[in-house]
Amino acid sequence: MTTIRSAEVLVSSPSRNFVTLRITSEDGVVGLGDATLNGRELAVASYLRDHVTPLLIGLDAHRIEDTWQFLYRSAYWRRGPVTMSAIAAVDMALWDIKARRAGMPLYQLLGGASRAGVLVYAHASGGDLAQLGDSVRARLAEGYKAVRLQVAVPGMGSVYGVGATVAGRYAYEPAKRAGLTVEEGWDSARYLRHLPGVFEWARAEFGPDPMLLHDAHHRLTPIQAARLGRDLEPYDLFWLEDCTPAENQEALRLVRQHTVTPLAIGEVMNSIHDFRTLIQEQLIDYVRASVTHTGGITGLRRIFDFAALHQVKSGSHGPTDISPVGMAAALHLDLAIHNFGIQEYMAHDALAAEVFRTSYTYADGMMHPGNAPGLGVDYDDEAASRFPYEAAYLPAARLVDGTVHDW
Ligand code: EZ4
Ligand code: CO
Repeated sequence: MTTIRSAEVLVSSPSRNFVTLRITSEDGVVGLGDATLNGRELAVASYLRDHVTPLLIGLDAHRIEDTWQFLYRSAYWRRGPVTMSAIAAVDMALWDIKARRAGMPLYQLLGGASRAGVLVYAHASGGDLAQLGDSVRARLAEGYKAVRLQVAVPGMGSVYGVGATVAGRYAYEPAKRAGLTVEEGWDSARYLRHLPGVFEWARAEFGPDPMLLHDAHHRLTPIQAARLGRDLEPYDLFWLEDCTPAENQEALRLVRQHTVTPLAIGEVMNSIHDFRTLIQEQLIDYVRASVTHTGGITGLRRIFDFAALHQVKSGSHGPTDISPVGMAAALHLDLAIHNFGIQEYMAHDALAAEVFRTSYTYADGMMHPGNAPGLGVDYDDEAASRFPYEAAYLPAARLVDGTVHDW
């Protein structure tokens, strides 16, 4: 038995806000966990600081499954993004400690490597096709084999996923800092008319080889999603993401009846129960969940193993609002599981690298978690102290007549 001596909640904002949990065992081994919930960061920090960390002191740091079940079942209030992000941080930190004590990179404790490296996709966006073209070319030049394309829609203002200043680089994230929610317009009819031509152009421009993805960001009704999936079929997408809100999992039956475009769903979900119908009925092809919001390595692995029974693959969420700690955890899992699909990768900027020292690597469209013991991430307190928390909100969307729409 190795008891937990301390558990500290660290909030820092090197270009965007991150919540990190640091657990230290009685013999001084340190583990890190990511608890970042974009736009609602302090809710998780409080949940951890005020309700979870007091319970951890004195527990056996090696009892990961038992601690997961204790935090999940004994809170009485199950599921939800705040709770599951907090449990995720504890889970990651305990796996980190166990692997550091074993002197092994975490993926070895998860069964070892199932592949040489982790296929990742990058983001490209543009205010028009010329800008989008520059953005895609930059990603391909960096070696990416898979790229997500987002583009402005003529007649609409700013749109999800399109960089505010597009200099080849996707500059949309982070959410606007030090301000309240920014509202954007949305018009599904214009979007549905515009998008197929964008992918027709992309295939003509870049040929059949690059894997192309698109994120509809929950904006469509099921029948609209069905039409979009069908209209995109000639352009052979790797996946169409979040084509319709999926709280109503049965809605995907309708989409599935009409299109063979592969579907990916799940970045706003936090529990295996959110995926039950989607996976059991094979209504999706990729589980889009993040390790940070689904109860950590223990929670997400359970979802991926369930998905494997139904030939559904992983497609872990990896935007910059997942911290380098969460990214590392995802990479270890990606390398170890059999039903890996693809991993999203939005490189963090240089300020984040001052706070989080990582050992994962990127080359030729692939990543590897590295072979440092544990997750392979260290946290620099001195650097973090230079980047205090700054409130930031995600945008909101309204239809042309002012009705609030899904963001
Ligand atoms: O909007 O992570 O596919 N990626 C996405 C992200 C999400 C943000 C929300 O926190 O949709 O950019
Ligand atoms: Co998305």
